[in-house]
Amino acid sequence: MQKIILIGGGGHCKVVIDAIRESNRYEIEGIVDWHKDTEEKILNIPVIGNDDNLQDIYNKGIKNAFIAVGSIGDCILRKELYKKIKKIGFKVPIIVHPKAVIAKDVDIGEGTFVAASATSNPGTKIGKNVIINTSSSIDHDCEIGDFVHIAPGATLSGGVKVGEETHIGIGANVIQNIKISKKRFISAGSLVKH
Ligand code: JB3
Repeated sequence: MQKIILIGGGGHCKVVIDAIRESNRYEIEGIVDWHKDTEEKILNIPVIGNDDNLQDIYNKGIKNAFIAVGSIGDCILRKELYKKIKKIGFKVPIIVHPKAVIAKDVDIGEGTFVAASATSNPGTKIGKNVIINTSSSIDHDCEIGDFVHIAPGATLSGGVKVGEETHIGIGANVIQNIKISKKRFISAGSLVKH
């Protein structure tokens, strides 16, 4: 199994660790976090340094990295971290929990995370470094831009388009064919009809 490191060791990281373990594709070497010390472990995975150590980690032979910060409401941190690890040369895989239900033709971009019980129907395109969080539902022919976060339990009906860096809050509902522009914040529980 190839080794991978995770960037950010908070709440979202635990969900990512579980998905990686369940999918059995990577061995998690450690977590890189700005604010945790190297004594700490998250779900038994050690913190191995901070972002200043990324180049050394890469040089030592770990070529895969995954962004494990969710950063609710602010997709910019994930975008910055993505640029940083790509510049070093890390490969950023797609991680899909084996209990997500994703139609075969759904196109998923690099570095995207799909959590348990998320669903996506045919014809949908999902950009890079997106989070499709637990039990969210994306119907047919949607287009999800890069760095978007679809929070747990949000539902997008058919043909919805979501612009880059937009956050769709927990349990929000978006009716069919709505277009949401980039960098928007859709509050938890909203019903988006326009
Ligand atoms: O809603 C759900 C299901 N999950 C939430 C998720 C989407 O967002 C969850 O409840 C959390 O509130 C939130 O999780 P996240 O983004 O993991 O946040 P938090 O638990 O605050 O942890 C963020 C971690 O990232 C902290 O340990 C920070 O120190 C670390 N961090 C922040 N900025 C960073 C950086 N680590 C690195 N390496 N580099 C950074 O720039």
